[in-house]
Amino acid sequence: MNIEHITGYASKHLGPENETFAYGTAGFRMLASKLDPVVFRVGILAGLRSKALGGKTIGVMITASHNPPKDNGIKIVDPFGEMLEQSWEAISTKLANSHDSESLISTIKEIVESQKIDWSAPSNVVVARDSRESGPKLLASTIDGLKAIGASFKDFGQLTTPQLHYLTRCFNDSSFGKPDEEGYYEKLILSYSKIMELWGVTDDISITVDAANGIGADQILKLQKYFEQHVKFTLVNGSSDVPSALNSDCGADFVKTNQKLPSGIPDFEPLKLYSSFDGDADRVVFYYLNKEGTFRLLDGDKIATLLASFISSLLSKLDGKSFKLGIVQTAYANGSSSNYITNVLKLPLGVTATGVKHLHHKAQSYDIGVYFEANGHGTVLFSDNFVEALEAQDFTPGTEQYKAASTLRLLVDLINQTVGDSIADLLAVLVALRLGDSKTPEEWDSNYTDLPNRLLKALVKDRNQFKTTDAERKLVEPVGLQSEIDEIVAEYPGGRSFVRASGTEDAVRIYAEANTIEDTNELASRVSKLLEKY
Ligand code: G16
Repeated sequence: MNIEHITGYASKHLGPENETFAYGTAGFRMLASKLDPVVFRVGILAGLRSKALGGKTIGVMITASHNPPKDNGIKIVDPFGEMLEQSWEAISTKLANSHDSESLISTIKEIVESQKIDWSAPSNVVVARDSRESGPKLLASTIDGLKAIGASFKDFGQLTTPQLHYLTRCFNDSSFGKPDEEGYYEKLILSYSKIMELWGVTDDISITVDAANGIGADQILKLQKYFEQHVKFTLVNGSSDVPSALNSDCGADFVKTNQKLPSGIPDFEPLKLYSSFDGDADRVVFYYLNKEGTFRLLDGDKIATLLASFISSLLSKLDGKSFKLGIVQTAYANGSSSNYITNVLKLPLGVTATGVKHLHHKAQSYDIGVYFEANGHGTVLFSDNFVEALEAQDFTPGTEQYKAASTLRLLVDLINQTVGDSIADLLAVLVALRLGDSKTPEEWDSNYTDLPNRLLKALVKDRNQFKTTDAERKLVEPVGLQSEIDEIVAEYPGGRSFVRASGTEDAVRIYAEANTIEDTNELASRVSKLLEKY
């Protein structure tokens, strides 16, 4: 280890005395102006993680996704395109808080020792960033971290978060796809087009995409160039070059939280399907205006049930072969969706804490695991066993069984197996609508009716005092607050409410649902009021 080399770089990125950073729901996320020392240390950490895994390629994404333009963030992607292994989150936190050169070197030594890292092992890292103004400077500091420990790296410029996950996987698993941006588009287009050909669909599908003025806008335009037929995208809120417009009155988080149309879409047409991405294109929600002109949201819960129903109908055609299909949600899932999954679809349902890493892990326990957060973040995981069984199928071409098995195999390639992906999920939804039982937004929406729900945010002195249990459905601390919430909830028929600290924003989130809109609003505001004393 060349200590002088590391401290030389570290002297440009000293940490603040009185600040504590934590690897949260999706890495480190905060005001961009505070991030420089953190991203430098994450660069070092990514290099160490790669060395610890014998030189496997690790991904680093600079993004703050749905957060406002003044924020930024950074997260590490493991070799298979999954979120960083949980035990390394604590290691990252420790390194990020090693503010001076001396503590930085001693923490690096500690990591090398505890993880039995061979310092001479190779280290490979791929980096990308979203379209935020602070991105280039933070990227340069991340690269300083990589250079400090002599890691090899490749900078992919501006990408969506799921594209970086895809690339990370490709570098470690060549069967996953070509390790460049083109390979990502080709894989999507090939699988989508083959599915449509298999079913004899020749007409084009049109869809409007609100890209939250983020990087998803540029990537949709690139995708459209490859997609000469089949899908016609109309792009709105596509100004990724106007940093202040990012996620502002538009995008998946805005639409889901406010349950209303984003700005920037002229002439809404009733009964037509619209979609919104978030700032780094790893979430998507859909919506339409019904005949009465009322806004109807088709969120992550609706996406999960649509995709699960479609997959279930395909599975039912594979005579005799039985596979376990399950759905994973979080506490934010609408109670009606959970009832529908259990009582109508009759599928196993898992509930985890917020954060893709938790849902992803749980979804891996099924042959096919559909996971979606209500906010639109999710994907469908197909197990190796399931894929092998499909590939071994010997159904006669032209039969229903053959069509079902082939479609399932193509869905494995279409749906991003590493993480939630707005673009891939959008295409999967279009496939399910075109080929499944629910053909129109209205039919899709009519599968179940959401309970009225509200999502609020409260600013508190220290959100770290809010500790939860039971997949974040109950507060353990501050002591006594949960009983106060329970007492209020008991007054509302069908009522449910919980409070948890956000892992991506300096705020506490309040979720409430009940049988009527009036009750829901009252419940949400009474629970929020309880937080005023904190
Ligand atoms: C991230 C996570 C999601 C999570 C969201 C909000 O999404 O990847 O799993 O639902 O933050 O988390 P929290 O409520 O803890 O702030 P994104 O799209 O912002 O990366």
